[in-house]
Amino acid sequence: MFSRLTRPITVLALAALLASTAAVSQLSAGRAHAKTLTFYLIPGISSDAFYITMHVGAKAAAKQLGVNLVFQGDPNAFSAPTQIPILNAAIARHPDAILIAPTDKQALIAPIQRAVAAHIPVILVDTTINTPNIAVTTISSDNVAGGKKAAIALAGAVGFKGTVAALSVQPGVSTTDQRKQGFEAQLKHYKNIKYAGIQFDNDSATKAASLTSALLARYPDLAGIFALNTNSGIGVTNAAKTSGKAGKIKLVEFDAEPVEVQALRQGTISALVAQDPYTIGNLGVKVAFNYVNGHRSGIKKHYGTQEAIITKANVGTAAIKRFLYTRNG
Ligand code: T6T
Repeated sequence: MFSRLTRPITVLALAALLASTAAVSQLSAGRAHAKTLTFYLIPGISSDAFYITMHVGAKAAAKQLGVNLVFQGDPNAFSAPTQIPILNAAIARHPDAILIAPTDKQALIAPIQRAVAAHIPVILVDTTINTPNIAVTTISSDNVAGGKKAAIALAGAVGFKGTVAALSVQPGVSTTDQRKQGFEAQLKHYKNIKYAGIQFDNDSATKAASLTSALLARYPDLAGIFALNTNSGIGVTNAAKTSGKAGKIKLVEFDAEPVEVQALRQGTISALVAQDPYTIGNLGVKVAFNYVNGHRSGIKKHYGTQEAIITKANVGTAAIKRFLYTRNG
């Protein structure tokens, strides 16, 4: 059943992950007297359960390897202007590696290039930039495939007819741009579904809620909404509840933040497209460790992690447990 719910991890990715883990344990055994390495993990926004869970995974690997891990991000905004000074401050401390989720695929190129020029290896986790080759590797879900899965789930939830809309963070974020691409391409297959387009909330649940209320006023027969990340989803869910349309309007949301999971259990959300941020963070630290220790030949330019479609029917199953995010960092 698990394989029907998730994209099977590729053989190559799994082999690379295992090889990386094996090399890691050999290395950690031989590093008893080496200096303690310091890695920075810079999330898109530090208060988001997705990045908190990524931090938990990264911390577990750091503990195993004796790495000092610093988690530093802005708690209030998912934005390049708030993230760049945090990256600059990290570069100034010259850590052994930086793991970063760039908040904008263009604006973060030059700041990341500065880290690379300072000989600090950079690993891109979750989001990427337009020049990913300057990084050691990128680790992420397949966000185009995730957007496609969301369209399939939403089309089914609305009975393959009616008007649907989408809410996202802002243009220029690699992950959500790819989700939009996958969603909109798949939606074209349903001739009786009309697309009212996508709106942007700057990762503010409050703005997402007011945009949703306006959408519901404009399209009283709106059948469904796709929310492309957690904060968009929380806002959409709140607006559906306050308008009295919870359960009637079909919601499909990315991520599996506790509030989203609760709304799924209550029937307000039809399906979640959950990611595996724990593995993204865990693998990121292990790859960085191998790289810093000169074990570079087996490192791939990209590692794909899984997504899972979560519904009321499978949310309680063992296979889904690892896709549920935590707020306890
Ligand atoms: O959806 C995740 C992440 O993948 C995306 O890049 C930004 O938003 C989240 O952090 C969830 O809020």
